[in-house]
Amino acid sequence: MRVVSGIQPTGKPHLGNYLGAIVNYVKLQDEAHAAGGECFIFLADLHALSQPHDPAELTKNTREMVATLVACGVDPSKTILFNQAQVPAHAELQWLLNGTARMGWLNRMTQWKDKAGKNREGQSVALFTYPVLQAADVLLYQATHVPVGEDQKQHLELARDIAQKFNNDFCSEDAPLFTLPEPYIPPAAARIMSLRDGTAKMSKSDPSDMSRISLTDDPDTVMKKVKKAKTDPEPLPSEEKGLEDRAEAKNLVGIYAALTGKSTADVLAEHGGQGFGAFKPALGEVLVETLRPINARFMELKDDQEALDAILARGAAQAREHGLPTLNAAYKALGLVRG
Ligand code: AQP
Repeated sequence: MRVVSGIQPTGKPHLGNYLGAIVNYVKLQDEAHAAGGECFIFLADLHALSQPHDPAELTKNTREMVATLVACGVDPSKTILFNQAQVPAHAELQWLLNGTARMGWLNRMTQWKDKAGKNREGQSVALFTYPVLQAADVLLYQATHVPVGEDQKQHLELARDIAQKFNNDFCSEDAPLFTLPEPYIPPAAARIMSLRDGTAKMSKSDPSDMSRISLTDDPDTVMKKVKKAKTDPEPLPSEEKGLEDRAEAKNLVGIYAALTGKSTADVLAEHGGQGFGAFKPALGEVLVETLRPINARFMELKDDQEALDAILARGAAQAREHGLPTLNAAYKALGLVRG
């Protein structure tokens, strides 16, 4: 069992990152550890170059992201936790895979279409080739399980296509180089939506801070954001089909269900008929209690730069060692003589 996933240090991680991905980092880390496998979680700082960025902010966000992940339960004694920039094999393998990936495949990526919008010509090349780096990230470690939110499913399918084509083109049938990675997507809460717009995903880069719950928000801020979340005037329905065409209500009920481990049907059985004036404070309470221990641990860790850098340095050394055999094999398969 090889678990591999990454998160961009492009801002404060939010509830979508937590429910869509981080909760499963911790779950799979423990399963892999118990089964004698490995778990690799990396900060995708190379991916962060795909958008305009401030170098000093990137360094600061990288340390804060390590502190947040550890506060959420990612355990550096069970997980190889590192940042991409310290493991050059990611960028090297991406270049090797650029020869296999097809322009048409990348052109179909919905994240590229969404983020580029009408201004494709003005985007960085990195935004376009982002999914090839992502393929390199997971193929380098022969990932079997990749915990991600639903928005990354298409990129994982692309990684499988790249791996398959490389194996077909450059390896013998009985000795394929790359393992085809499987996405591990939570059955519920795979896509948490913005608190200001139930049709847009909750995102670090949304200009409105009110659109997301950051994992480091204090209790008052969490309550304020939940109470100001956009909703409709109707009370909650008692059955799931009553949430159809009510994107904001569906999102809040989904968050409540994911945090309490209940099904949507159970949440509606309990809260159906209630207006948002009553449901929002109940949701706020659940959120505050979930975030309380994460916040406390984050505050203890965040200023210890030396300890955070040491976690990354140790993880990077382990990652370099684990990735090397696959990188060397990829060079060899392509007929490249490597020094
Ligand atoms: N709203 C979401 N719901 C569920 N899962 C989500 N993820 C992100 N947003 C949601 C999952 O979190 C992991 C890390 O994501 P990322 O930071 O690497 O990139 P992203 O998907 O681009 O996240 P953001 O917040 O939208 O960042 P920006 O704004 O910087 O682009 C991934 O597994 C992702 O699926």
